[in-house]
Amino acid sequence: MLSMLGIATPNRTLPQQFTARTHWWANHSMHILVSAGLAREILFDYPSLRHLTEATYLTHPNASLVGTGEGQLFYTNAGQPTLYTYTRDKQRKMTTCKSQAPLYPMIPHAIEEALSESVPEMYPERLHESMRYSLLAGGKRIRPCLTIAACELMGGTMEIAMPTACALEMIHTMSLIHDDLPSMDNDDFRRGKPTNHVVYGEEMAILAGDALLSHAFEHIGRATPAEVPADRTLRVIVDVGKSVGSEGLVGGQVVDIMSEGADADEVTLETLKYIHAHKTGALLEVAVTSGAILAGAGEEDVERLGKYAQLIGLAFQVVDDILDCTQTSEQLGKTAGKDEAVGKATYPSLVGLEESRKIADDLITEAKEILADYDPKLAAPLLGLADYIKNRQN
Ligand code: GRG
Repeated sequence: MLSMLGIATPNRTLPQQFTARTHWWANHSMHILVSAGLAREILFDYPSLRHLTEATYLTHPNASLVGTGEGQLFYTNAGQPTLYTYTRDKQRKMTTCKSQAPLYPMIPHAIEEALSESVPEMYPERLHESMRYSLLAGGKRIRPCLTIAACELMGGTMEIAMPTACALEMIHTMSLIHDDLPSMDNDDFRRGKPTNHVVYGEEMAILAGDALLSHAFEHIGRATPAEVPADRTLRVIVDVGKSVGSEGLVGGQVVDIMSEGADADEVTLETLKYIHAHKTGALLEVAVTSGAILAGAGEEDVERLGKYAQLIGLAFQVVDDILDCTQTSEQLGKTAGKDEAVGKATYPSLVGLEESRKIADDLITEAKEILADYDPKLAAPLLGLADYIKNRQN
């Protein structure tokens, strides 16, 4: 089939279908996340794809490139999920998915599978159901992707990064569950679904969050493959702990809550930066540095990648502020316009929408420049994720 497409392929048997194994792969300026090895040859030799430089490509986990003579690829074009179908005669059909279409179908299958396995259905059933309800609700999985990408950049594998990648998604999910509680943001809509406490009640939502938080650390310690030296795993556990506690996520949330009641002119850009760097940036940073540490990266690389992560972390939250006042609740999968409704200081409220966009662009450009020291093919997933953070629509 590949030769029919005019594509040179190595002499080997083609599998019937993509496997769940995820490979990161890049070709020149294209940033590609594929769920099987074969797409590599197809994309590599498909000249018509070369103009698509800024997108992050993700293949559908169930896409089949053999048997039917057709290939299908999903990718996000400026955050817009799009499906391309490549036919025998090389014609390209394009279907743009509805803008509110979740990114869920394009998430690497391996991460979803590992997340599901990490929190099994067991006694007490209601608690585990509540944990799984939010964990498997289809978030964008940016943190696990960052961990795997950084680990692979530093010579490690997806397998050694996966337990930490899942743990960070557990922590992120628990922070969303608690953030949505009536005593915090009091939200009833998250990831396009009713929030955890709306479905399971407040007590269960608090406890499901608590259980996810403690399970995250257990999971890193228990599931990280034995080939990773124990001192690396221990360092990751320490770093993740710090990023979540009073010097990280919780610290940022507390300053955020305190700022809500303050007069508008009391909340400076410095305070806002603190909130963003801790509430959002800390977890994104530890996602990247943990991946590098697990792979055995040296201090210089860990520091450099940490700087990249701080920049994309701040950009992530600036974009979040922009999206909150420019998108609908349907598009976001959570309540839109919340910041203004509660009088929260945000980048758009402090510096305006246009300046906020410029700040986000500059941060992403700077972050990508930091990766210039690395082989562009190996750094492509992190470069692609930086673009994705800037261009995302939810
Ligand atoms: C962590 C112990 C502990 C307690 C939680 C409630 C709280 C303390 C912190 C709130 C943290 C919070 C809600 C930060 C916002 C982070 C953020 C930008 C979330 C949205 O992330 P996305 O867009 O979401 O990656 P998806 O749903 O795609 O995963």
